[in-house]
Amino acid sequence: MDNNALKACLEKRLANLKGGEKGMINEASVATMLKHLGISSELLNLACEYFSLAPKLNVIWLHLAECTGCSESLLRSEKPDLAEFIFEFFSLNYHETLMLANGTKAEECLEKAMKEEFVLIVEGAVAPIDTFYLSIGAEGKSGYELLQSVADKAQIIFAVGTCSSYGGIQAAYPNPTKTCGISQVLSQKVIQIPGCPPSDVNIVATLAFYALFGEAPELDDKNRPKWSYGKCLHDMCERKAKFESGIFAESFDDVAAKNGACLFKVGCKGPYTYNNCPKVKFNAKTSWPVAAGHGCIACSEENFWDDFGFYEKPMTNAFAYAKIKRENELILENKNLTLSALKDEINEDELIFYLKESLQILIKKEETLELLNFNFEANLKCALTNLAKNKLGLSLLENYKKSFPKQYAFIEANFDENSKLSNDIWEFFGLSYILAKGEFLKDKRHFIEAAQNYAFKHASPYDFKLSVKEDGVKLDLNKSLRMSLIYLCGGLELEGIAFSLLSALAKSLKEIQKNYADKRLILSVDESLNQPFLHQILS
Ligand code: FSX
Ligand code: SF4
Ligand code: F3S
Repeated sequence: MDNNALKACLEKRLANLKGGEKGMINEASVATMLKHLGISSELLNLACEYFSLAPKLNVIWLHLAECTGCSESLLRSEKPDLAEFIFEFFSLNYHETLMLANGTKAEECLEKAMKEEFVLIVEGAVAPIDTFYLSIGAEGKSGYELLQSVADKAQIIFAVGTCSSYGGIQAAYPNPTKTCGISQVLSQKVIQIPGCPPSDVNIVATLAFYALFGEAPELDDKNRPKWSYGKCLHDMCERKAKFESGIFAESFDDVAAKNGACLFKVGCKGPYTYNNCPKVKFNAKTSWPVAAGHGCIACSEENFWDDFGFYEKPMTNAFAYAKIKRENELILENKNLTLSALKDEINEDELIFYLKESLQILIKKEETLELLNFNFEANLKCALTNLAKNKLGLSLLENYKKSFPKQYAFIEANFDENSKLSNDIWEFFGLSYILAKGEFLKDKRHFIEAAQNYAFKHASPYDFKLSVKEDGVKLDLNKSLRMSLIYLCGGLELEGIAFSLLSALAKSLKEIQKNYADKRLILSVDESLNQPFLHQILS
């Protein structure tokens, strides 16, 4: 909903309210929540009026398998503060760690609270198989049983925290209690607010949206509110310029760390994490992990405890908990023909990724062909000179030279000053191979094998610039070579670089493929590269 639609919705809901006594509402708190939600301040008066007139939303907050960090986070909410939250904006009718009642009295409270309409918030994971792993309350009900019975009557369900969204720490390998996120056992839709813990702002403002408009804010494909989880936190980080300049802390107490260096090399997982921590921070906006000097551990991402390796190390194979098993399930057809033969033979229902001496996408469309044309600077020495034309790039190159003298000497000795443009994607991959290894990529298979041997599930982001227009598609790789230098300086190895580059290519190709959903995907690669892993990553 845009601001006009939100306004219309609020006006309608206000008109439906029966006139009653006006409650006290702190305007500054409403303004803060609207700001976080990205809602125009023009709606402030309406929103305040609605909160002051509407009956408060009843909230039942359940605790399952967790550490109560989510509740701790809520306690530190500032606008609204906890007292406002529970007395003025919402009515917190059941919360085991905050309420006075215990034992049978607590159970009576829950029964009473369930007699009215209510919103359910669940903190913590559920053990649906061996349910005895969590028993709660005077009657020793299992968490699973409790969840089911309360969820059945709830008007909407929010999973607050990574435990309740995805299972969390107790679901870490080998997950002896077989715990999981609540959406895996409930048939109802669950709005997820992950984070271990999530910020108070993400909890409170999401609830406020529901209270005002009667529905959840816009969600992503994991049912997370887009306003809070829609962007990569690395892109909002105050240390990002240091990352781009290749300035990394080597240890938590070194001079670079004190001067605000990027924490990637000491394990920051910011580039893999979608959350708004740098913006909203924690403890009433006091700080957030990276500002406090420790890297992000991706605490709001699914399986963060298993998938991102050691907390204080970069994602190189030595620091993975277990090597990922890459299944080769889907094998595409390989038409190993010359480009001109393919152009003649292509069928109406085919879309061909041609990955040989040039990168092409072949689509027959009323006798015309759409080609993916691009070129990049393939003389590595010239490419590095181009990169060093701005301040960050210059610093990055200097740091690369310092960290990789052997590789740099190889580049100096083997490239001249003459620019050479290429559109061969393998040559582009070969440049990163040289940056990592200080030698030429003699066999393309070595690159694919390195990618296949990467022990982590997640690729490091590469910013390939792709534009899909009616007259064709363009892929600009020129700016992305710098990512290889950054990741190398930040402690990644060839394996991570190769996997991430192939993933970035796959992502771009898939973006193009979306426009041709009715066509069959076919590869065209040399027989030596016709390997299951390449099919797998591209398909
Ligand atoms: Fe703890 Fe909440 Fe982590 Fe889990 O936060 S902070 S273990 S997400 O459920 O209490
Ligand atoms: Fe910030 Fe971490 Fe990204 Fe470095 S890697 S810029 S510390 S989020
Ligand atoms: Fe968690 Fe990373 Fe934010 S560790 S709190 S998602 S900075």
